[in-house]
Amino acid sequence: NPIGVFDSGIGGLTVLKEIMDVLPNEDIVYFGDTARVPYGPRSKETVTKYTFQCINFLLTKNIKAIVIACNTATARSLDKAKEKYDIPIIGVVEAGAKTAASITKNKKIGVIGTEGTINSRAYEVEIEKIDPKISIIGKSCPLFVPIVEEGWADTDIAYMAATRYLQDLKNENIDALVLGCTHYPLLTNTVAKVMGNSVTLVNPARETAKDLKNVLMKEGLLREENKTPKYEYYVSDGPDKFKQIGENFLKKTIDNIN
Ligand code: DGN
Repeated sequence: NPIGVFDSGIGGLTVLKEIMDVLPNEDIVYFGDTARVPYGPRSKETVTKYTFQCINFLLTKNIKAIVIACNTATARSLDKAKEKYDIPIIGVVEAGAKTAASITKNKKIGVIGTEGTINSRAYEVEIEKIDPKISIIGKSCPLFVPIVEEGWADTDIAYMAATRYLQDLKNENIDALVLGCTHYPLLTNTVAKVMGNSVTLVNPARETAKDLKNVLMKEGLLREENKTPKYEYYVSDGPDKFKQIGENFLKKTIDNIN
C-alpha cells in the first residue's frame, strides 16, 4: 500500500522529495490542499478541521501511513489526529526539533515559520522535552511563502524581507535556525547570507523522512527493495500552478495530477 502525504499546497513537496530519496521503493499518494492554502494565518480549529478532511481523503486511497508534510498542520493538529486515527501519523515538527537540539552548542535556537506555527509554540514544546535548558526564539515570516511561490527566493526582494525578519534572531546570537515551514528550504541561500556562517540551518524534511522509515520498519510496513515506485498527486484546485511551481520544489517532473 502507498504512503499518504499531505500539505496545505505545494510546500510539502520539499518533504516528499526527501521521502522519495530515503524510501525509493515506496508508492506515494500526495494531496495538496491548494484551494485552501495558506493554512498559516488560520485558527487551530480550522486547521484541525482541514487536517481531518485531508486524512479522510487519503484514507480512501488505502494508505498505510500518513505524513503531515506541513508545519502549520502539524503544529496545530498532530496530537488530535493521532488520537482520532489508528494509522501511523508522522509530522514534521518533532524531526526539526530533534535535529536542532542535537546541533546547538550555545543552547540558543531560532525557529522561523508561519504565524500558526510560531503562535502554537509547537517547536518550543518539542525542544523543551529534549533539553529544557535550550532557549528558543521564534519569528513568523509571513511574506516568505508568497515570495517563494512567486519564484523570487534568490532575489533582492527575498534578501530584503529576510534582513528585516531575521534582525532580532541575529541579535540573539542563535547558532541553529529551524526552517519551520515547508517553503523555507528554498530560501536556504538567502537566509544563510543574512544569518552568516555561525548559524546552522535545519531543514526538518530530511529527519522526517528518516522518522517515517523507522516507523515503517517497526510496524513491518516497509516495501521490499527494487520495486519501481508509483507516485500519484491530488490537488483541491486546478493542476497547472501545482505542476509549474511544484516541479521546482521537487526537482523532477510531476505527472499523474488529479
Ligand atoms: N505548508 C505550510 C507550512 O509548512 O507551514 C506553509 C504554507 C501555508 O499554509 N502558509
